[in-house]
Amino acid sequence: MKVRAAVAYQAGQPLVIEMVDLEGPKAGEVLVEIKATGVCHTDEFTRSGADPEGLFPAIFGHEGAGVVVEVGAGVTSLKPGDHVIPLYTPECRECKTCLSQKSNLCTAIRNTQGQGLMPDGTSRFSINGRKIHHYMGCSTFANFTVMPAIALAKIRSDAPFEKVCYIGCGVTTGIGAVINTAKVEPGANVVVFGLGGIGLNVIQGARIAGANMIIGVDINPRRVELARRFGMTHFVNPKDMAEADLVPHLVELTGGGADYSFECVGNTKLMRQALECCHRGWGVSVVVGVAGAGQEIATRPFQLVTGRVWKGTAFGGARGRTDIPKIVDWYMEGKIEIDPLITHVMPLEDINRAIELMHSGESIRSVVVF
Ligand code: NAD
Ligand code: AHE
Ligand code: ZN
Repeated sequence: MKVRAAVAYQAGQPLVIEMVDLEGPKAGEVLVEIKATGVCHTDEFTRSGADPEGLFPAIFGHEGAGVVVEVGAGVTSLKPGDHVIPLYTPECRECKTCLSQKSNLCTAIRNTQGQGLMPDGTSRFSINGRKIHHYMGCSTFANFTVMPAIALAKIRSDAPFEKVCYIGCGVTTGIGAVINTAKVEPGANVVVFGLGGIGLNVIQGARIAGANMIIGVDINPRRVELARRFGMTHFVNPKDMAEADLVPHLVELTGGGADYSFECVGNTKLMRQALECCHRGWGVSVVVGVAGAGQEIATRPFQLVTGRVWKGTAFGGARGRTDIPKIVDWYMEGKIEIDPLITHVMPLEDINRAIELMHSGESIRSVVVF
């Protein structure tokens, strides 16, 4: 079938809206009509060329919501008409990692997904006979996509697509980093670096977890109002001080160091500061941000010897098919807020504007509706 998609032909170039060919679902696969998709910083990270795994041409997008149109042979978990959220971290419930219950990093389709391909090693997207890569196994910047059934979470049918698409990455990553990865406890002091689409959800998660101080760190003061509404108690702008003074300032503010810190920018200098502002003996720092190709993190080993812990999280440690329907329920029951974070809504034709709004710091999340 012909579908409408934003195609990334080359790193650093704007996305191009095209009619592309999409093959139907093979065994174990599902054809999904995408109704809405968020634009996450990771899409832009790959478009820009900073992602060492970036492949072109490709159809990006991994924060979608839609409806099952057709299922391939052997698919029993889903049927046409089901509402779904695509999962860039699938949940096969059979691989060593899924069975371990120690991590959400299901390995069932990781190799082919990293090559921009479906599990059988081929792509369903093409244009004029030229292959187009899938992206993070999702490719939600298209009005239809094909996904493995293990990478789709079935959700309730009364949830609005243009809001719950954000649960496909940003909401779950931020809240999950707090609840699943860090396991923040009531009364903890938390520092969040980066108050964008992910960091504000970390703040929301910290508030739900009952944190005491929630300190936001960002160079964009326009983030303050919304961050406070989501639970931030203190704001620190690194531009107000010398770089070397930021960590001592945060340590002083928290009365000895953060119990938990989160890096939600993708900047390796901030990752170091996030670790080093943690409390001696027990502070845990979680890397959420994705750093560019070839970058490395550094600290004095003494920071770890003296009890600080450096961790990372992908998709907030969430097991998608199990956890995503619950997070959608939380939204529908008013336990979490999403609407104020979706600052811009646009048609697919304007998707390059979403990237501009991200860079200018005007948007938190832009959502494309089909
Ligand atoms: P975003 O662009 O919405 O937000 C980034 C924020 O960082 C902005 O508010 C910006 O002002 C702030 N910032 C930039 N430079 C800064 C600095 N030097 N000091 C302090 N603040 C600074 O991005 P996002 O969608 O929230 O994504 C954040 C990061 O998380 C990205 O690297 C993205 O790739 C990554 N991410 C990771 C996962 C995961 O599973 N680990 C999931 C989603 C996104
Ligand atoms: N390809 C990048 C890594 C990108 C990355 O870390 N992706 C996160 C999700 S970001 C969502 O916005 C992730 O889940 N990674 C786990 C995995 O298996 O890819 C690079 O630097 O190579
Ligand atoms: Zn994302």
